[in-house]
Amino acid sequence: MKNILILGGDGYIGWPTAMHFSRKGYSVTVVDNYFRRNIANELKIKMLYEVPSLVERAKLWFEETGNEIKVIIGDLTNPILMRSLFTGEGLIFDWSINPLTYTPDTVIHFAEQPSAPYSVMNYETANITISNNLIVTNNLMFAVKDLAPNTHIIKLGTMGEYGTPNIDIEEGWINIKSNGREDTFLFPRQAGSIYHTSKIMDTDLLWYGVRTWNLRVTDLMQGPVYGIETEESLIHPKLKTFFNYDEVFGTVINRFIAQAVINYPLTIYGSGNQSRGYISLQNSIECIYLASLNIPKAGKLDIYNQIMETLSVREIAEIIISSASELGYKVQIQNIKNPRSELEEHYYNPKYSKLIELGISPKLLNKDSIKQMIIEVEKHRKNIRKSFIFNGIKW
Ligand code: USQ
Repeated sequence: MKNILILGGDGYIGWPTAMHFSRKGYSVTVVDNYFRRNIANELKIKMLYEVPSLVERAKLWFEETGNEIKVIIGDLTNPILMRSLFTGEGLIFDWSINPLTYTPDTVIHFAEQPSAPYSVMNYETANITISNNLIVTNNLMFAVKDLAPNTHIIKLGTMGEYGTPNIDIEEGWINIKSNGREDTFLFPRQAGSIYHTSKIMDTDLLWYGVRTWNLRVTDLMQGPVYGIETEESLIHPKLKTFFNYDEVFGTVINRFIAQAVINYPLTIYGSGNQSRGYISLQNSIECIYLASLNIPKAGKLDIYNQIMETLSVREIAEIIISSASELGYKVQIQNIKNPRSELEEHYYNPKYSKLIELGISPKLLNKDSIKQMIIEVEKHRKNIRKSFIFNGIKW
């Protein structure tokens, strides 16, 4: 039985990933300090529905499936905690049945401040983003180098590291010829927020560790994720992951679904011609699982562009409006002056064939998947607060 350690296991993707590996028979340990719940509380943001604590969810998962997900609540910016995950020394579980007596085979690193709007609210939120994201990544890199050099690190990166360049976006690496010589480099990065910049810095840190100490790292450049249910969450309603529709944590498709359900005109920023690569939550956890099966050679940084399709904001709004109309909604659009500093008219052609070649079956955004989400979100309509939708966090 392989051992999987999930850093940031309470999050939107972290918890569904933990259940996915656990159902497949892996020994799973999750670590989280409730960072995201705490900043949501500070900002007085509520999710679409209450989500039980990580310990409560792990207990429920055990009752429903007989599989154990061990839980540690702790702050991974503390290097002592990070290192104890690899040695077992002084490690205290918040919930477990069997003691931890192993070195993780794979570490999946989600333990980061994930919101671009939060990262640019002011210098303090920018500092929190940079220090949390980089220190956790650095603590992980040194723990693996010193204590478990063969452990495979899978880090969630973001397509936003590349920005919107006027050339095709390669999968991580680009060959450059200059003055008659050539070499392969990380694809040029030009992020659109402090959060996205922190992800570039993470990639650079780990690339340094790979080429200096022969670590094995996979960096998953993921686009905005949408969805609520995964195969495992269908086992019990309280196993569902967070769903945010607010301006700080909600990604655009999830936000538009919640807006449609309360007849709030869809908040298209600017022209709506901004394109991004999108992926469903179900596909996201399947990609992470596939990445864990494809371990890079020592000294190799594998990069996959983790998206299943590219769409403009306007295309997303149109398909949501027509899907919602089949369920009796008359949804409008409102064009809002773009609060973000981003190109609205741009070339966008990222490559994303590697995960599909490894065997992922893409689930695209279509009327059926949208209607399923609407039906799920409708159950919680009374919890949706208009005041969370748009307050104009600007950068
Ligand atoms: N947008 C709107 N209206 C809205 C919200 C967003 O038009 O009400 C637009 C944005 O301007 C942007 C696009 O939708 O052009 C995507 O925005 P988003 O808020 O869904 O995504 P973003 O802020 O880029 O961040 C999200 C996740 C982040 C992840 C990233 C992947 O929060 O953790 O890294 O998606 S990516 O965008 O590819 O960098």
